[in-house]
Amino acid sequence: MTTTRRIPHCSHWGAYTLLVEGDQITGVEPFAADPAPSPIIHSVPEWAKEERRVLRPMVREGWLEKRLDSNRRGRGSEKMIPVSWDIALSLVADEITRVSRDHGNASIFAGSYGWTSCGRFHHASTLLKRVLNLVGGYTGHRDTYSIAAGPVILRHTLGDDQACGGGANTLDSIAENTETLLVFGALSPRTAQSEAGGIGTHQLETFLARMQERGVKVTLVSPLKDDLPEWMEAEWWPIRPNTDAALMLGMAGEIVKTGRADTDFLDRYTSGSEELLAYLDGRADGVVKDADWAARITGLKAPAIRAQVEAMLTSRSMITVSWALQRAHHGEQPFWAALALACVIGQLGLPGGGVGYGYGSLGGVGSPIARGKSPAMSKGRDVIDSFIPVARITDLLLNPGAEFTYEGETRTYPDTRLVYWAGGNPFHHHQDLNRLAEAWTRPETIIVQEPMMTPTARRADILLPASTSLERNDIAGARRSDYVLAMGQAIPPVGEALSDYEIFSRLAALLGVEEAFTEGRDEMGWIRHLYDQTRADAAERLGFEMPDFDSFWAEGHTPAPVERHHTYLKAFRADPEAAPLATESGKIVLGSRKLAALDYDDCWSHAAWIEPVEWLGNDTSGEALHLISHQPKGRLHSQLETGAASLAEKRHGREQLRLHPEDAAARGISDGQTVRVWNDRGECLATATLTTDQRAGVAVLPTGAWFTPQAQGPELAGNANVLTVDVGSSKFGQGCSAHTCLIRVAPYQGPAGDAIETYQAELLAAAET
Ligand SMILES: Nc1nc2c(c(=O)[nH]1)N[C@H]1C(S)=C(S)[C@@H](COP(=O)(O)OP(=O)(O)OC[C@H]3O[C@@H](n4cnc5c(=O)[nH]c(N)nc54)[C@H](O)[C@@H]3O)O[C@H]1N2
Ligand SMILES: Nc1nc2c(c(=O)[nH]1)N[C@H]1C(S)=C(S)[C@@H](COP(=O)(O)OP(=O)(O)OC[C@H]3O[C@@H](n4cnc5c(=O)[nH]c(N)nc54)[C@H](O)[C@@H]3O)O[C@H]1N2
Ligand SMILES: [Mo]
Repeated sequence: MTTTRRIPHCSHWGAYTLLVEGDQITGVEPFAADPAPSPIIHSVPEWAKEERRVLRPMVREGWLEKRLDSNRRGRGSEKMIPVSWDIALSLVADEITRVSRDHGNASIFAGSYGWTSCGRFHHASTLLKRVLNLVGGYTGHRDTYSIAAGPVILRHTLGDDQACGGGANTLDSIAENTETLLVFGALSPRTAQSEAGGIGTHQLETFLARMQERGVKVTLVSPLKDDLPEWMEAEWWPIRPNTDAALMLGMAGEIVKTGRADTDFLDRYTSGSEELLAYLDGRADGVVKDADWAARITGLKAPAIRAQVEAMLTSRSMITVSWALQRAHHGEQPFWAALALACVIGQLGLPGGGVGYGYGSLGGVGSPIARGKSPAMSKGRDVIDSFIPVARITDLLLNPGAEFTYEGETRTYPDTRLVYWAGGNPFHHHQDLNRLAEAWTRPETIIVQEPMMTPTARRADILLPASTSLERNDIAGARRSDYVLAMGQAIPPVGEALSDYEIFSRLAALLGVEEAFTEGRDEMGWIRHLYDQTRADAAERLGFEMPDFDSFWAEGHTPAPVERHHTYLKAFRADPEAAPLATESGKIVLGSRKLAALDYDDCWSHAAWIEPVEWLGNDTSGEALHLISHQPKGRLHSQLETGAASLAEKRHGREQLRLHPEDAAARGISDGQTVRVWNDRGECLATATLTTDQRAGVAVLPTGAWFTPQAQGPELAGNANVLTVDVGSSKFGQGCSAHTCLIRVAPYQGPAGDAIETYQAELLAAAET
C-alpha cells in the first residue's frame, strides 16, 4: 500500500501542501487559511518534469575548446557538453580568480536580477553575492524591474519609498474610511496572486468586497476594463496609456483654477509648491493645466474629470497608483503627479485619505503591514562600490567605460568580463531582447545557474543545474508576509541538480572561503538559525510569541506580527516639525532644489507632463497600437510557462494578443487568427483575441513567454520583450520603460508551427548532445 506524505510548501504565489507518493507529487492542496489561493499552485508539479530541466552541468563546446578565443556568437546555438560537477565548478572558480586578478572585481557582473525561488535561505542571487563579497566583490544593481523610477522619485519627495512598498494606508483602513477612490492602473487579483518571498493569505478581494459593500465610489483609470473585478461596478475611464500624469496634473490644475487648493496644507506640509502652482496655472509656460487640457491629452472627457474633482474635494478621497505606471518612459511623473494632486486636495495623513502606490501589484502591498524581521540570508558587506541601475544591463555590456547618471550622480560602467546569473531570466525580463542578444556576445564568460533550460540558460558558457524548491528544504515569508512558512523537501533532486546553497558552498571551498560562507551550518542548521532570529526579534521588539522551531516545522506555518488600519503620514500631519520627512526640506517636496540644480530635460524640478518617446500622441504612421505587456495571469513571469494555469491562457501554443474589435477589423484580423506583431526593434507571433474590455488603439500581450527566436522571421512564442523599448525612465530614475511601446499588427501569412512544440523539439535536440 502506498502512503501519501503531506509536505508543507510555499511559492511566490502562496502556501500549499504537497501530496507525495514515493518520488511523485500526486496533488497540491491550498493553504487552509488562505481566502483566495492562487490557481498557479497546481502547476508546481511541472517543475519535476525532466523535459525542461537542466539535468547536468554543461559547458559550451567552443568555450571548452578555446576559452576566451571562442566565437561568442555561438552562445545559444552551439552544442553544450556535459561535464562533472568537479570540472564545472573548478572552471567557474578559475574564471572568478582570473577576472578578479586581471581586471578587478568590478569586471564581474553579479547583479543577477530575478525572482528565483521564494525560499529565503537558498536565495540564489543573495548566495552568489555572499560568495563574491568574500573574494573581493562584484558589480551589482540598484532597484528592481518592478519599481525603480517610482521609489527613486519618492525618496526625494517623501523621504523614503515606503508609500510604494506597502507602507501607505492599508486597504483595511481604506475599505472603512474612503468614500471616493480613484484607481490608476489596477487593483487586480491577477497580480495580487504573487508576493516576493511568499505569502500566507491573499486579502485583496476581501477588502475590495468590503469597499463594494460600503458603497465606495470607485473610478478605474486604465486602458483595460478588467484591471478591477467587474463586480466592483467601478466607473471605467479608458485612458490613453502613459498619459496619467497629465490627468493628475489637469485635476490639480482644475482645483487651483477654481480657487479650491488646500493652501494651508501646501504651506504647512510641502516645499516648492509655488513652482508647481506656476506650472498648473500657466504662468510658467502659458498653458493652463485643467480638465480640458487633460481631456485632450488623455482621451477622456472634461465634464467627467470636473465631476471627479468635485467628489475628491468634498468627500474622503484616496488615490491609488499601480507600479505599472512607473514602468514607463518618464515613469517618475505619474508617481510625483499623484502626490501633487493629493497635496492640493490636502487629505494626506487622514484615515483613508491621500495617495498610495502598488496596491495589489503584489499580494502583500496594502495588506496589514508585517512588523517582524523576515527570515533572510545575508549577502555580507558589499566590499566594492560598483553597480548599475537594474535595467541598464544591455548598456553596461555594450558600453564599458561610458558614463551614466542615477539619482543625481554620474558614474561609469565597468568593463564586464564575466557575467554570473543565478535565479533570473534576463531573456524574459529585459526590454528589447534583440539588443540584449547583441550585448550578450560581449563578455568573455557567462555562467548561468538555473533549474530550467530557459532561454538564458541556453545562452550560457557554463551552465549549472540548480534544484527547484521541491527538492530541498527552505523557509518562506518575506517582508510583506503575514506568515512564516515551511518549505519541506518533497522529492529527490532531478538529474544531477544540486541546491543553490550546496553549489555555492562547494564554490566557496574552491575559492578558499568555505568557513566564512557556511559559518559551519548545513541546510537545516541555517533554516533553524534564520527562524530563530525572526522569532527572537518578534519577542524582543514586539512582544509577539512564535512557536519554537520544531513546532513550527511540524505545523508548516506560523503567523507573523502585523499592524492593521495603518494611516500613512499620520504623525507628520499631526506635527510636521516633530516628525519631519527625510527630504531636502523635511516636508513633502513639490518643487525640488536638487532636481532644479540637475536641470534634466526628462525629470524636471516639479511634477510635469513630459511626452514619452512612444505614445499614441506621436504615432506618425497612423497605424500603431500602444502595447501593454502586463504580468501574465497563469504564471509568474516566465516561471511554469508550460504549467496548466499558463497553458490555459495561451491559444494555439502562443500568447494571446488582445485587440479591440475596431482595431482588428481595420487590419482584417479575426478572433483566433495568428498575427504578426512588430516594430523597428523586433517581431513575434501571437494569437489574436478580440475584446471590448480595452481602449481602442491599445493591444495587450502578457510577458513571460519563452523567447523562441528563429534564424529568419518572427519570434514564435509571443515574447513581448522583442518589441519593448530599452531606454531608462529618465536620467534620474533609470527604471525600465516596459509599458512604453508602439507596435504594428497584421494577419500572419507564413507557416506557423506551434511554439511550444518547436521549443520542446529544440530542447530535446540540445539534451541529446
Ligand atoms: N515587457 C515587460 N517586461 C517585464 C515586465 C513587464 O511588465 N513588461 N515586468 C518586469 C518585472 S516587474 C519583473 S519582476 C521581471 C521578472 O523577471 P525574472 O525575475 O527574471 O523572471 P522569472 O521568470 O521569475 O525568472 C526567475 C528565474 O529563476 C529560476 N529559478 C526558480 N527557482 C530557482 C532556484 O531555486 N534557483 C535558481 N538558481 N533559479 C531558480 C526560474 O526558473 C526562472 O528562470 O520581469 C520584468 N520584465
Ligand atoms: N500572476 C502574476 N502576478 C504577478 C506577476 C506575474 O508575473 N504573474 N508579477 C509580479 C510582479 S514581479 C510585479 S512587479 C507586479 C506588477 O504589478 P503591476 O505593475 O500592477 O502589474 P501590470 O500587470 O504590469 O500592470 C497592471 C495594469 O496597469 C495598467 N497600465 C499599464 N500602463 C498603464 C498606463 O500608462 N496608465 C494606466 N492608467 N494604466 C496602465 C495595465 O492595464 C495593466 O493591466 O505583479 C506581480 N504579480
Ligand atoms: Mo516585478
